Amino acid sequence: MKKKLSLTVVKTFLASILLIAVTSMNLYAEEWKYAMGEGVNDPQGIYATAFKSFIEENSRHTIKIYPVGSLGEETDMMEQTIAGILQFLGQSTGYMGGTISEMDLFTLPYVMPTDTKQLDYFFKNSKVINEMLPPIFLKHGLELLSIFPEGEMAVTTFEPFHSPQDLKGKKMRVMPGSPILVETYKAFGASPVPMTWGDLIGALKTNMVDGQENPTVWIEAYGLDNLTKVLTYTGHGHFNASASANKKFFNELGDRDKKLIRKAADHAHQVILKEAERLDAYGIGRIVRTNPEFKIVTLTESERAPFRKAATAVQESFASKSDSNKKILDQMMVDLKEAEAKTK
Ligand code: 6CS
Repeated sequence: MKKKLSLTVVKTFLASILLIAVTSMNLYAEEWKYAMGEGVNDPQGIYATAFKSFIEENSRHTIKIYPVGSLGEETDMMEQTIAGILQFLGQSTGYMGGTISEMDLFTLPYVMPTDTKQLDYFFKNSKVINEMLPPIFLKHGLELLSIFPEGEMAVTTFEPFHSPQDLKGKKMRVMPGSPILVETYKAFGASPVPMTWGDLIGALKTNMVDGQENPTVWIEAYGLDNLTKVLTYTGHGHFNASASANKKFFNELGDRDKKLIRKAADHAHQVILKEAERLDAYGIGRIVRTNPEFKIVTLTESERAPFRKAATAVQESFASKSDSNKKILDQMMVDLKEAEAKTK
């Protein structure tokens, strides 16, 4: 009996030594699942591919990327990541405000600048992203890795509009996870229709909706300029996306892998910040070259004034939802002022 016991002890001891050796020498390899709300050639895909390359070049781990649609709709992916079915999530901020209320900060009208230098400075240095949002994500079971811009929001419709009056009664599709987007288009005079991306193309083809908003990189990539007639720049917003990890998965990693993931996120963040501006310009440029019939309108400052005025009620509504929302909006304003001052 004694002999048997010592043999078990020796075996257990050797197994634990081997485990420590393997994990510390980073020999163990895992496949991590990364789902996102876009395709591999879209901004979220560029980020995910840069993240994947960094991980696979600097460890034996592999990343399996699931583009939008491969695991269901973008709305399902956050749940799957929080549940630990997925390890990483690339998600448009317009799908997050219903779950993480503070994330509707990024869909607020007339808050984010359209100036790309200010945006670049903000996304690299803001206290909102680097200090305030990480603990909020942790409360929802997510480890925040990055938030990055994809381009200025442009509104495409079948008829031109120059005022909230022109939008009266127009059914405008908005991303389905954002109470603020619903409030925004109500304030703009329209009738908002929350709808997933998967349903939008059919809705435009059957006139179930009268218009939608997206950055031009997306409008061009998915031919939305062939499904509507006019693109209008209102200056009211920016399309942003986030990258996060399942909190439990991340916490249970060794320090080496935690550092690896943070470095991979920083690398991907730099890549997409550089690419986003180019992609946005490419999108509108290609639309103009390939679709000369498509009308491009930029609202004047006086035409924007009633939309800006209507937006203040939406900003106040966001801040009134919780102390945390108010604090983060106040800090956002400070961060954006700093971004403006530092990029003059
Ligand atoms: O409009 C949407 O729902 C989609 N737009 C973009 C730019 N990314 C993914 C999102 O599902």
